[in-house]
Amino acid sequence: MTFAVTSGADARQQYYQKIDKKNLTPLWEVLHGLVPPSPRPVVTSAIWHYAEIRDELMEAGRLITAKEAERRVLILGNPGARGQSCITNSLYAGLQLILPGEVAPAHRHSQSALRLVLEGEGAYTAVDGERTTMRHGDFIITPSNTWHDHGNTGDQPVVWLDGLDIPLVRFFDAGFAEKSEADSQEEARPEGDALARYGHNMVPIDFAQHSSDPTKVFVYPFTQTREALLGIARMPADPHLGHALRYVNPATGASPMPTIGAFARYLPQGFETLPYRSSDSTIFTCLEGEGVAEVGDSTFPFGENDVFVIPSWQAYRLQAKRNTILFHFSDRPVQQVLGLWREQKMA
Ligand code: 1HN
Repeated sequence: MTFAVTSGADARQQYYQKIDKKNLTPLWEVLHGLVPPSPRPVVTSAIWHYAEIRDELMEAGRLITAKEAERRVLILGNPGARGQSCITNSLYAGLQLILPGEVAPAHRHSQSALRLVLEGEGAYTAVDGERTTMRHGDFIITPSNTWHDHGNTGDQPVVWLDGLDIPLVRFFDAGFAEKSEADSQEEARPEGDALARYGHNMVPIDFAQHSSDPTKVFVYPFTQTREALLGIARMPADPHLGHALRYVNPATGASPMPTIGAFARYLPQGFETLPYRSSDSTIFTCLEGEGVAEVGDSTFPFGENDVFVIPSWQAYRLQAKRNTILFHFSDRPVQQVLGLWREQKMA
């Protein structure tokens, strides 16, 4: 036998209202939105031109001290997700300014952070008792729950890009944070100790690391990144990526931090990538050179220190107008351990 279906929109609407009081909703009204055939990111592609925002950042320097702000940062808010303090669904980005003589006091939190130094010299970041001097293009990490503070002992404003996994940690409701009593950490080891011990293709003789631990190396100096990129550029480039390298925990080959992957690329002058897309929404920064990013209907000319974001599964092409070095970061390592990550190299 067959069962009769009472058709008619009214009957259904009445039914939906009735069951709503019991916190019930019909899957069939939302199914296709829940499981789309391919990603439908709410975040959009966007670019922040450093020359257009530098003045705003310096103005913040006249309005509030680093100590009062705790961190003097302008958040790069994705225009598709206004007010949500995120640049992609899973990641946060901001530009941080520290002026000569200032200190950004020590704290720690579950959220992992990366820094990419954009302007100025003379500032340092201290991570679990070791300082590192920040120089243009240096990639510095403060893994989950490591104590960190910043200071500027030089005579210039120093600016860097912060990237954190704040939305990801919020998604899991897994965030904890605490402040240190002292603004600046006691020095436990001299500057350069971690790089000497772990950053020269060697590790201490009795060192053993669990695969999930973050790297002991917490600074990836730009001089080394640049040398590596130019070194591989003597061989042909990948047509979709250019000359591309991934930052690793040198002891394991895994991403420096489990939640954020970081990458560097060299595109020689005139190089144009073929269209490419991947399921990790990606934040790019231009460290040297200039070029154009084409994504969907948008064309973003970019130069030094500009930051742009490409949402998940949107095809893009990059053109280098001069010899260009790009840094980028995303949640790729998370997607990879979960078996979710995809890429497509297009013709
Ligand atoms: C943080 O700890 C830093 O240590 C920067 O420099 C930005 C944004 C939200 C939460 C913590 C830093 C941050 C942050």
